[in-house]
Amino acid sequence: MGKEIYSLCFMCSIRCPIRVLTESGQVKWIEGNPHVAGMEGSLCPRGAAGINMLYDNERLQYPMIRDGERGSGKWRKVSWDEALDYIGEKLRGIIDTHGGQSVVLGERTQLATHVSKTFLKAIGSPNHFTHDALCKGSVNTACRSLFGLTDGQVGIDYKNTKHIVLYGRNIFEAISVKEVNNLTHALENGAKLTYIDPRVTVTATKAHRYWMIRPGTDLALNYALIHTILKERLYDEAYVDKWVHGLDALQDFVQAYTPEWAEDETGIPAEEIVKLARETSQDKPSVVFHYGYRGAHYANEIFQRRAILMLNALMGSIEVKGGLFFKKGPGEVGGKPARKLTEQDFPKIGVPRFDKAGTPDFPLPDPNHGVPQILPNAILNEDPYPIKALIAFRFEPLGSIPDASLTKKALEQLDLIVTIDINHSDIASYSDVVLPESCYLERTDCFQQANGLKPQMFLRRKAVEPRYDTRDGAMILKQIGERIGIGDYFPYESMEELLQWQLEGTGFGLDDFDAKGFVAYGKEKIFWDRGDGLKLKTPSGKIEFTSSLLEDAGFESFPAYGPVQRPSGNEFRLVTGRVALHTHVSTQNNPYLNEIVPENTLWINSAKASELGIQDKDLVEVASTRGSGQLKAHVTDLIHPETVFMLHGFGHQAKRASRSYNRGVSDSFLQENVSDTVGGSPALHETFVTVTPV
Ligand SMILES: Nc1nc2c(c(=O)[nH]1)N[C@H]1C(S)=C(S)[C@@H](COP(=O)(O)OP(=O)(O)OC[C@H]3O[C@@H](n4cnc5c(=O)[nH]c(N)nc54)[C@H](O)[C@@H]3O)O[C@H]1N2
Ligand SMILES: Nc1nc2c(c(=O)[nH]1)N[C@H]1C(S)=C(S)[C@@H](COP(=O)(O)OP(=O)(O)OC[C@H]3O[C@@H](n4cnc5c(=O)[nH]c(N)nc54)[C@H](O)[C@@H]3O)O[C@H]1N2
Ligand code: SF4
Ligand SMILES: [Mo]
Repeated sequence: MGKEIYSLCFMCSIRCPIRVLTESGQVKWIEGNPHVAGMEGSLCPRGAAGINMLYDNERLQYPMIRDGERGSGKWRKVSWDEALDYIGEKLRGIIDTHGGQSVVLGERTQLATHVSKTFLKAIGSPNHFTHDALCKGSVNTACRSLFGLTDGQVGIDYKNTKHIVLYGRNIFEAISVKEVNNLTHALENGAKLTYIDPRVTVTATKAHRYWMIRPGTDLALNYALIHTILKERLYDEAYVDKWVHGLDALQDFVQAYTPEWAEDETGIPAEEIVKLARETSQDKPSVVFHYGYRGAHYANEIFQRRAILMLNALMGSIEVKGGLFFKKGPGEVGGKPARKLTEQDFPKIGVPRFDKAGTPDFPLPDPNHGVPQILPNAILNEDPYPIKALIAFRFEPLGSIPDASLTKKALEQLDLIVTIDINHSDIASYSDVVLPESCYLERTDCFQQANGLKPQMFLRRKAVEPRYDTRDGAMILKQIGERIGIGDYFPYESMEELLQWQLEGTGFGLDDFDAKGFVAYGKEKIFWDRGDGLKLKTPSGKIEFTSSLLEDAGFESFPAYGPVQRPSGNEFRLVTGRVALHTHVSTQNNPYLNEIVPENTLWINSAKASELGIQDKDLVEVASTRGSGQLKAHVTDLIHPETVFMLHGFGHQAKRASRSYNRGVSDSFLQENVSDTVGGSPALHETFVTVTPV
């Protein structure tokens, strides 16, 4: 008999709602949950490849303890008890000698994050970090500086927009299924798309206007747009009068940043910039300037993100149909969210985080997420104190933190590395103990609170029994916790018990998720009243162009623009990004996805390639101050001459993942570990490389 199970995809962390069809205990089909607005039954290629991941024999199958040098690939297959006892004993010794703060747990934010946070709070460590800063740390800081709310509390109404401007937000390749569907509907309904990227992506090919901007100069473009909008009074005066704090200061500041000035810096003609300002103004307030993810990973990122958000505020497009909106939680309609284990009482922690986020040394990055790229130097310099153990839970420091050689050197200093993963990742192969998690199709997970215009709650449900000797993450952490004397913080014996505990007080039961996989707290979309009801959390209660967050910490709200360095000779700026067929560093060994995109290539501008004697498909050597590697050239007119581009996530070193082993080059091996020191993101696009024919 076939079964239908509603669940959540996890081939990437967007977590699209899915419907899984099984027969005789096997997954036969996965599709987007048709009951969820925006999903329309669709999946992206990685979501479809979930089946190939499930039935791939090259994933982790049982717990293992290292049986040779770190990274030697020699392992002992052990029972769960043996692995957990070993970790418990080591951790107890480390905590007794160096204190709880010497244990760091890093993860990609996920449904069991409240469990990991509980684990660390219980041992007295402030050192929980998520991938967040590596992804959008400065977006988060920018949102807090303007709204007093995090980026996670801001959303975009793609479906109803009339004009969307994307700065390297490559929506049609760096996918979230709902965003793709909703934006496609908007385009069908006549919305305009402006796309800005040093590279012609798939999204560029769908745009009404495409600008091949000089990399790193979007901030100059934005200052010129703001200059024009203020000079020609193209903004929404009523909205700005009511909600903006610091318009005059901005007006004085942008005086010098004319479109003609920006043309020299960006390569975009001045009259084109003026045209965009006028066009978007005609469609206000249903206009979106997308605050983006990774297109702005430069040292000045915080100011670029702030400038984008200010453009939205000037258009009056914040908290409006077809613009940006603030996400509403269950509290807006008198409902209660699922409980989290972090609501318990914990011992007080008296030490700062390893990355010093939230202290006067690094005041602005969000301490709820931390700053992962600081980890290697914190370990190597024992600053602010010794770190001795790392638990990597669905996180790959060797692929996701720039300068992998530095990261590896730091990891060598640790007394214990534990990885909880599903794949033979590079960090798993470099660990002391590897604990295999059941994959998303084999496990029930904690609830997902989905805040938005309509608050909802989703459930990931096990579709089939685990194929191997694997466990659920929330159970694994509890079982380690029991061995180090913090078991009381995990008041459940099974995932079902944890779910029941989470649902207490919400008014919902587990059965309520059977019919559609989610529950809704209300039927209507909730917009706050733009007249006087925006619940901003800034000290002024307004959108702070002049930012108290920045200025109280000693930073300027509007620092002068610093020109972007140009490469010379055979030097290029290295830019990286996504493709529709892969997720970060996770899927390169997936049999299906690997067959279609097995390795990365180096996009290089045709004229530059010809100067250097490089032809399409030639092997080239790419070298930075940090490392070098060889890969095939993809010679094309579709990239700015100052830039070379490669896909993120390749160059894996774990031999047990045989399909991805040594295929392509890892961007993290070439990138320098530098940051936007105000906002917190790594400046992943600030590395220059030389390219030479081999
Ligand atoms: N050099 C460089 N660094 C980057 C980026 C870049 O482009 N270049 N991008 C940045 C961005 S935007 C992000 S979001 C981060 C992402 O950084 P990460 O979160 O580290 O990357 P992922 O590939 O999503 O997954 C990390 C690990 O999770 C494992 N995994 C997958 N599914 C499961 C599961 O169900 N359970 C468990 N336990 N493990 C699982 C994968 O096998 C992989 O080893 O990287 C950032 N860092
Ligand atoms: N298929 C797939 N989809 C994904 C993911 C995935 O791994 N795979 N990951 C998800 C996650 S966690 C994230 S963060 C998002 C990332 O979503 P995006 O940020 O949209 O995707 P990336 O490919 O990382 O984008 C980088 C783009 O910025 C461009 N760029 C570089 N420098 C500049 C510049 O100076 N100016 C401008 N305007 N553009 C520039 C690059 O050429 C590249 O096209 O994707 C999400 N969706
Ligand atoms: S975007 Fe694709 S891989 Fe990511 S959750 Fe959705 S379907 Fe899965
Ligand atoms: Mo990301």
